[in-house]
Amino acid sequence: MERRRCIEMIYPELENKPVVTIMGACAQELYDLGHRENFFYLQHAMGLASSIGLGLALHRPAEKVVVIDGDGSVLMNLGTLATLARYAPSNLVHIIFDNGSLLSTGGFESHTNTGVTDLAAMARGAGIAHVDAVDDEMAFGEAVVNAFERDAMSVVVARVQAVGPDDYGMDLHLPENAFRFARYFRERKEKPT
Ligand SMILES: Cc1ncc(C[n+]2csc(CCOP(=O)(O)OP(=O)(O)O)c2C)c(N)n1
Repeated sequence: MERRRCIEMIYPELENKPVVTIMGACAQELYDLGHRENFFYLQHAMGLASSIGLGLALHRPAEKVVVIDGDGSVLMNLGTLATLARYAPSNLVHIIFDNGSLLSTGGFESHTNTGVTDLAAMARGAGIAHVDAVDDEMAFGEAVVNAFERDAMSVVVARVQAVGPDDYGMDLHLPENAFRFARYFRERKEKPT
């Protein structure tokens, strides 16, 4: 299964949801489908997409917040799973694309490729109630649709191949993206849809 295909599959569902992604390949794949003002690509701060998503979700309970993460990023901030489990906002969906690799910086193997580290098991062990581990597109689509509909925090760990975009380049740098994303958020509060 390819992450690009998975993101493409859920892209229509992301139209009205604040989305926070990690940097690199994942951000590029979403951006390449067409940027929307509700997408925030967290550059540099590896591991913190879920922390930002948690803050947004707690702050705005009426929004379904989606975090699109990577295995390397989650491994860099493992405490996030315990924090998510503790506060568990019902409006947060955390999708972790596990490609067993630090793909965006050269494709070094991550711990999940050793057959030892199991992120879904770690999420469950942290106390997160709804965790799905999927490795085909059908199961991925089903898990994400269920997560979007569920009135409880959900984590989906999707095993994907370690392949990324052919080219990198986004005409949207962090400060501009951050200002526009904040504006989107503010305007939604003033005029909820
Ligand atoms: C604290 C920190 N260390 C290292 C980096 C460099 N870096 C950027 S993306 C990345 C790999 C991310 O891996 P993963 O989350 O698995 O996503 P993938 O690139 O595989 O899609 C690394 C090491 C960074 N941005 N911040």
